[in-house]
Amino acid sequence: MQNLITLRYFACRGRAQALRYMLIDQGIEFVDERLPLDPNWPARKNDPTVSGPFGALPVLHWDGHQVAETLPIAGYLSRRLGQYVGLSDEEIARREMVASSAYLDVIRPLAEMVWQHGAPAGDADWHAWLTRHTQLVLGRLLRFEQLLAATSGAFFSGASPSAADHFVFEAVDWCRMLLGAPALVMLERCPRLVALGGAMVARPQLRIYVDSDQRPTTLTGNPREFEVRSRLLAATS
Ligand SMILES: N[C@@H](CCC(=O)N[C@@H](CS)C(=O)NCC(=O)O)C(=O)O
Repeated sequence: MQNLITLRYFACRGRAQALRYMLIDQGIEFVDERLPLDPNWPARKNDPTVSGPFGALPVLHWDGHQVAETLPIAGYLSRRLGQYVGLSDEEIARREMVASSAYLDVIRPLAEMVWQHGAPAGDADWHAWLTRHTQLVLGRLLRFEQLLAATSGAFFSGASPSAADHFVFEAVDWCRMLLGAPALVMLERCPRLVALGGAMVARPQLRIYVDSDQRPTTLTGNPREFEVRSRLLAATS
């Protein structure tokens, strides 16, 4: 019997996109429920059947089970999708640490950069702040490259991707979209990460998805995102 799966998030890529990739990549049918950030949100936030025990998204429903929090959802999906079968505790930890770093050290600070514009407009220290944070975030890509060099196969998990790969794939995309030139310079030093991205979009289900218009066009729910993105790209180029 087909599982009943819903992944609920807002209508942007945000914290949920790597989770969407995990399900799509394996051809899993699911409801990709996208809530608007509108005046109805406070009521939904206070409804644990919608926004889970913490009043925040993403939330996953798998048959009768509900899981909240991005990284635990990724771990749950990894187990449900059989990605950990036959792996040692250490091999699992290695994949989870990569997914965690891509999410917490790259995607999340970049999302905060979009929400907060980095710093108040006109702040004299803004460029220095941006340079420092750009270096910190992009430094992570180099670490991923080094870890990837120590594995055989195109992915952190060998011949086929797991959560680590979907999160790194998404993290690299955020760097390209928000940090422009410095991200491209860093990626010249990361041929394995670039190849991972190529191998990811060559996966049949992901190919169809990224070529379609199903992927959200915005990274965050910030209504001023495109203006902020232009500002970030101009400042970092
Ligand atoms: N620790 C959670 C944080 C979840 C979170 O803060 N989600 C945001 C959306 S990006 C949210 O639901 N914000 C609305 C609110 O808190 O009212 C995770 O990593 O998933």
